[in-house]
Amino acid sequence: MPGMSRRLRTLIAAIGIAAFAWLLFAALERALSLAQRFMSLPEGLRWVIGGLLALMVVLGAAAAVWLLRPRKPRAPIIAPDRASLESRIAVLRESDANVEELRSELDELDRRRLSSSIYLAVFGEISTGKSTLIAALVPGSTPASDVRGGTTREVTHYEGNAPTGEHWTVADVPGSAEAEGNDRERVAREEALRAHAVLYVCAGDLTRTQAAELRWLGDFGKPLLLVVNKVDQWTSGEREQLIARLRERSEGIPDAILLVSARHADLGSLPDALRRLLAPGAAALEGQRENAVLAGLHERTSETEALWRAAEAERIVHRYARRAVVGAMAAVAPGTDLVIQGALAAGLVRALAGLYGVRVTEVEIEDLLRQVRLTLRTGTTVVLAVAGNAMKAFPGLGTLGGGVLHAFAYALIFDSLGRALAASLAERHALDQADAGARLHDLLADAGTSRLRRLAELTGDALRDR
Ligand SMILES: Nc1nc2c(ncn2[C@@H]2O[C@H](COP(=O)(O)OP(=O)(O)OP(=O)(O)O)[C@@H](O)[C@H]2O)c(=O)[nH]1
Ligand SMILES: [Mg+2]
Repeated sequence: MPGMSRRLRTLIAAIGIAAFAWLLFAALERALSLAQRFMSLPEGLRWVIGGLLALMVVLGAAAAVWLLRPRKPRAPIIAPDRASLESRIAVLRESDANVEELRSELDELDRRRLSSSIYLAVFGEISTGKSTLIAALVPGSTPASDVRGGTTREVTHYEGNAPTGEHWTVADVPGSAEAEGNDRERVAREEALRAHAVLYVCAGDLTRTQAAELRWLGDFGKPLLLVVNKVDQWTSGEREQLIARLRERSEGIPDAILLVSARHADLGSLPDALRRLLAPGAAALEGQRENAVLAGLHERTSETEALWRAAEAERIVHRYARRAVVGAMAAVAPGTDLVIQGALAAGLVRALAGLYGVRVTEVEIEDLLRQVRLTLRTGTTVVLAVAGNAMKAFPGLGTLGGGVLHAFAYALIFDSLGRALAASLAERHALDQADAGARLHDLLADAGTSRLRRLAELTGDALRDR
């Protein structure tokens, strides 16, 4: 019965409170008697015991601070699962987008898992001595090194035995931060993601871009050693200063910081650090390697999707602008063009929203088009002036007869509306009237020469094929 249980609970609570009060009282009494005995001790002993107590408090506080200290800033990016990635890639392939690279990345992921080798990537800015380091690290390998930056142009793998005794494959990659080396840098980054662990090589203090690169690797949760090469250039005092500085700058991201002189095959404690880093073995490190590759693939797939959508948006806008040109010429009575074009404009909005996966209601479309008409009413003179200038600039249009000015104006309007909307949808993932309106305003006012030439061609083609 609920009444009984409430009474029972009250009783238990009362007993609990009484017990607690009794305990408190007993503790207080004990403390007082201890204090009394303490005070009755000889003064020397009092000091000794007092000192010991203070020391215990200090040690306890230090332990608490140590336990509660901020840990490594490592909350690795969690990749979407493989199945969802595969289905996105399949959709892209059906749409004729180029997905070869994405597919082969997945194949490489599997190939490496099955090879059960440990993969290590040696990564860092140009000329930091990555290739020289590999020559010292993998007996029998002869990677080319040179004072000229950008010596390593592609990824090369060297096989051997890791300090753990396991088989390993060490990747020499192009250096990052090379002028004009964006593609090579991308290749290097992809290889770094494919590795179980990464050596990040620098040759002195970290620059801002190097620190950012290190953080990027850390975000993927890569087991990571920061290897400072060319230490033969510094005195031991300078080395200590450098280490202290790097400890601070690298924000706890690397698992260890090591000084080496690759050219003199002086690897210091790098082999030991590698042994510790790779101790879990290929199979145990595979999970986070896969996570990093999938996270990288997710980004690349999103880029391909964005590119494909932008191209598709362009095709849609072109198609509707062409129809608007034809619609303008088909107007049989004053105002009928607005009806025809209104339906076309609604179709354009629907097609673009569908492409970007944004759900829109008929009311939202109507609202948007009402606002577009308002923008056009105040901008008509601008649009007509632009169209008039285009007619002069592309005299071929004049030969197409009357009404061309009107038709060209519609081409410009639809092209601007489509572009404004596509850009807004891509960025906001929603139908944002104010944003789309502002973009439309800008596009109507500023139609560059190449855009005008393209629209003049479109108008001419549409009218000739009519
Ligand atoms: N002083 C000194 N120079 C070194 C050391 N290691 C490499 N170097 C020199 O640094 C230069 C660049 O070495 P690489 O091994 O080609 O450097 P990398 O990082 O592979 O360069 P890229 O492939 O161009 O990105 C060469 O002239 C090396 O001789 C070292 O320990 N000490
Ligand atoms: Mg190199």
